[in-house]
Amino acid sequence: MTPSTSDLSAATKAIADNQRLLIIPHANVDPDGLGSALACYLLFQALGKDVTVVCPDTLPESLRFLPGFSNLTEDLQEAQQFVITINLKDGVEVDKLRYAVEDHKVNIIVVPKKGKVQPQDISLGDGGKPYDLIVAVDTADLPLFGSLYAEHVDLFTGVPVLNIDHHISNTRYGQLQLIDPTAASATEVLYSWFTQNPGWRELLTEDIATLLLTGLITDTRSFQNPNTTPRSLEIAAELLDFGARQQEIIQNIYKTKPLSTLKIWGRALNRIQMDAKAGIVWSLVSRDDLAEMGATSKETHGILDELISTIPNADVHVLFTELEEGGLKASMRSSSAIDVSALAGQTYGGGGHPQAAGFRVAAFENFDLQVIECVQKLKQGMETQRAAAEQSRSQQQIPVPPSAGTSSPSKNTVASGTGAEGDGKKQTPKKDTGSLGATDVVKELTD
Ligand SMILES: [Mn+2]
Repeated sequence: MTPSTSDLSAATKAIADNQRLLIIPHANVDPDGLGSALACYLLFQALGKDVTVVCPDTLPESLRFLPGFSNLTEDLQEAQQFVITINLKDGVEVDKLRYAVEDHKVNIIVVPKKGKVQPQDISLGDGGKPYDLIVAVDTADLPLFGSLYAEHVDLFTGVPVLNIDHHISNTRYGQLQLIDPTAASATEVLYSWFTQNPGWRELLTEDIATLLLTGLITDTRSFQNPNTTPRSLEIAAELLDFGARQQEIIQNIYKTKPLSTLKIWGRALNRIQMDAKAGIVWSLVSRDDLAEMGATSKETHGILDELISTIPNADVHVLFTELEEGGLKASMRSSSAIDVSALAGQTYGGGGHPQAAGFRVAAFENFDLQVIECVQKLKQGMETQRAAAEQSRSQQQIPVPPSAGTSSPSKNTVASGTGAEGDGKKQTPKKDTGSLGATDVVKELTD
């Protein structure tokens, strides 16, 4: 599953062979995505490349402390350049160039100083693609680039893509891939790659080390998540040797929260509700709460993690946020006993990953009542999933007599669950557990 030596050398060669590089993390970027993008930016620039780094949709002001932040742009400047060429071979000299727009037409007026421009001297062609290579970081699928992808689909088909990621759900888009689902963060994948190349190793500055450590710290929630491996800890130690400024990261990520955020977290934690029998924990933040605390719905990021660490013994954790623009957003996390992606899809047409998903409800009269209705539906869906799982297990275990009854095997291990932050290893390995940086998956999905 980890990138092979040939994957690594193909990626290195792609950087060596291409000059104009475009680096992009996912929309609604998190510290791992942005840390990865900026680390690439600084290293490739040190290698003498022309590097553009774009942060799709919104620049997260809270990450302004990251080295290289001021080099970020929010959108591509020019997706396409169309070039009109005038051949000056026959001694023609151009004095002036003007253009006039009329009737949905652009007239380009060429005034020669010497000689005469003939129609046959003019050739048309698109100026080629503005980039030689796209380096995509921390992004499991192309649509997660948000409007950057939606508005420039042709760019992604015309320019080769190097896809660097650690999500097990990565769709393996792009011509080149460095995907390591055992890595705790995308920056961990980058670290292994960067340090493999002796010439690059020397270019790892304190700034680059700080960026790489930022992704590792945040995607493991300070090494608390089960995706933290001995390798992650080793890399963290090596990054400190490279001069990574750990205190600066901790100070900016964990100790700098606006008062409005703390207040809204407090409100949500106060409102925690639980149905222990059904195995579901939820909380809600209304539009009135947001207005009262002077907070935005974006600041509810992170509350879900708090819910999970507050009450870990549930199969499903949900945070309902009433949105400023109307409607509600539900963000869900689950233990491996429940597939919340399927649950979101079946109940409200949402989606995501098996252990991290979300849905929206566009319109309702009363937020509180709507939340009750949602919880009700989710509980029914959970029951259906459990019954189906139970049935397929008993069929697998007792293959011969269909009338032998259900011997409800291993009910406890599954139904009690361990919470998404728990030790997933006790349970049957399922598609999407364990190595995920669950925090960043939720961020990708639910905004
Ligand atoms: Mn990540």
